[in-house]
Amino acid sequence: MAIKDLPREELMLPGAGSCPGCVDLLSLRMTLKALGPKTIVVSPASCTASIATSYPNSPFQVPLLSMAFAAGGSAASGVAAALNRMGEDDVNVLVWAGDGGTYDIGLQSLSGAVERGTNFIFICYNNEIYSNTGIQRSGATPFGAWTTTTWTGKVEQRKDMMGIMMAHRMPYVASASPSYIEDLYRKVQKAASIKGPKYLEFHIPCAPGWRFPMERTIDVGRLAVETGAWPLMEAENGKVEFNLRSKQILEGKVARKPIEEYLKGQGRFAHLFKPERDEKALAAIEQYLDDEWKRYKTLAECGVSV
Ligand SMILES: Cc1ncc(C[n+]2csc(CCOP(=O)(O)OP(=O)(O)O)c2C)c(N)n1
Ligand code: SF4
Repeated sequence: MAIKDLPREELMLPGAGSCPGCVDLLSLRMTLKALGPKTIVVSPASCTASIATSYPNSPFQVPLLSMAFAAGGSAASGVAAALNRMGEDDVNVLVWAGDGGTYDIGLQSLSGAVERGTNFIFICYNNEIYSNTGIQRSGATPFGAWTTTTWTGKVEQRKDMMGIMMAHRMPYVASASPSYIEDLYRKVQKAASIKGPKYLEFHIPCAPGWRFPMERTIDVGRLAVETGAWPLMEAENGKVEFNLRSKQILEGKVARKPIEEYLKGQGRFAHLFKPERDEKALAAIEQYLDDEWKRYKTLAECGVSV
């Protein structure tokens, strides 16, 4: 679907209390356009939940259940069970959770809901930090990144959340980026067309948390894909495919751009370059990406999650 053909109906109104230009809300707005008004949103504690609950105002034009940080998945199971009991089978149940509410404290309730076969879409908007509470590190924060709890750079690599979800053998798992909005929109529509549990993860550059000028948000997201820091992929019933630029990289049609182009534009990585280059950390980042892309190649060639 081309941007000019998107539905005109707005289910997220302007004037929400996010930072200006936040692509969390842009992605949510597009997601709700793709799903339509028959959608119930479950929102665990996060930036989005704070925006949603600024009583007496709310930008949401669909019902929203503001939920405890850990409980996105279990709340969705409850909503889906209630809808089932009422014979309502055409309502989308959407969990919209940050990476803290997905990779970390929300992982057990997400895993349980998937294992129960809940008919829902879980979307992790991954800004790679706990932004709402002041930029703490999460299991999604990349190696080397500054946060308020990793002053000299995170020393661990991020969790392989896509791998964890594919290991659940669920019907649909996909990654997307608001810098490639048509691909994101298509994947939400696809998820809505499939019964059972679906997991999507969106890469969400966060200007205040990653320390870059807000107007560069879409460019930073695009660079993440072009350098291979964020692959675009989907797995339907275990069959893995890479999309757009990520597919071209795997097929050898284009090379990954140097990762430093991505890192240098973000203040959270500034200590890797000043006062002097941290060659050891930069080499570790390169090595991690090389290993990841070898793994992606195997996944794409096998065509199944391994
Ligand atoms: C059990 C519990 N611990 C801590 C908090 C405080 N808290 C609210 S939002 C949040 C961070 C959420 O991070 P994430 O899920 O990544 O979403 P983001 O803030 O980045 O949008 C924390 C720690 C809470 N609400 N509940
Ligand atoms: S802190 Fe980041 S994720 Fe939160 S509203 Fe601002 S830009 Fe969006």
